Amino acid sequence: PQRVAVVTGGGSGIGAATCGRLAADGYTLAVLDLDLDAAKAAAGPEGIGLAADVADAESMREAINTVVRTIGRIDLLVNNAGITGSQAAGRCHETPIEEWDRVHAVNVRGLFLCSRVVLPVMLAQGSGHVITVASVAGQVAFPARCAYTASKGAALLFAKSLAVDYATDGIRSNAVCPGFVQTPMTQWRLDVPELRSRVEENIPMRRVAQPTEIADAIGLLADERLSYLTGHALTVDGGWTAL
Ligand code: NAD
Ligand code: KPC
Repeated sequence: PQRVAVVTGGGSGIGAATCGRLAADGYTLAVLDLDLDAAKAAAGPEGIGLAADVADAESMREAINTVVRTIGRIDLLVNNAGITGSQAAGRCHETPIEEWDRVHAVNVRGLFLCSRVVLPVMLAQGSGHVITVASVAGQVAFPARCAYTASKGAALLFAKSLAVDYATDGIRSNAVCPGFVQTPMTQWRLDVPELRSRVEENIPMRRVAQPTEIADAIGLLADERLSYLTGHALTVDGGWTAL
């Protein structure tokens, strides 16, 4: 049967590149993003693009109902939507409470809300895979990004929690931990030469990743031949955390 992938935040950056890779691998795409036009573009003519907010329970319920009604199954959920917060969401005492709350609403609550409506579909099928886009910032702290770093630590353990809880249901759960990737999220930092240098000097490869390099790791994890791989965190960081 046709395999179906739901990609949250698929309208830009790593999510959009992941849609490209999964489409090339033969998946039908359902793309959920705040930006409807971007979601539709990433989904392509065979897929569906929907406007949805992962932090909103009703929005997630409606979106996944629409996917099941129109495409009928979900083989892969890529929990990719995420935000860093504004530059004010920096060190702890400088982080506005509302920035902390929004970063956690999208990066942590969003994983929960989306997964909790997709997992019943996978349970009914007796198969499925949830891939969560965490970050190396879930393994080591990114300076002056305390809300983001804490949220990615939570994302990593959320992925492991699903792996443990659904292991006997034919459902795998894995995480990808990208290092620094050139996307609209990070472009502002890469455009400032001193800030770009500070990033690159901590990466043994001395360069940031392109979104396709993360998408290819997600495509690799999704391969059904890796049937015994669950609860794994695949770090794709140019050597950052090996140093
Ligand atoms: P991006 O800003 O380019 O794309 C994020 C997409 O998510 C956008 O299309 C946006 O509209 C969508 N989105 C944001 N909030 C949403 C919400 N509430 N509901 C639905 N969609 C929403 O970012 P990116 O760099 O591609 O990041 C994608 C993921 O990768 C994030 O989880 C991010 O934390 C993670 N990541 C990024 C990097 C990096 O260096 N860029 C590194 C490690 C991990
Ligand atoms: C490594 C990672 O997940 C991104 S951390 C910095 C993001 S931003 O401050 O928007 O450049």
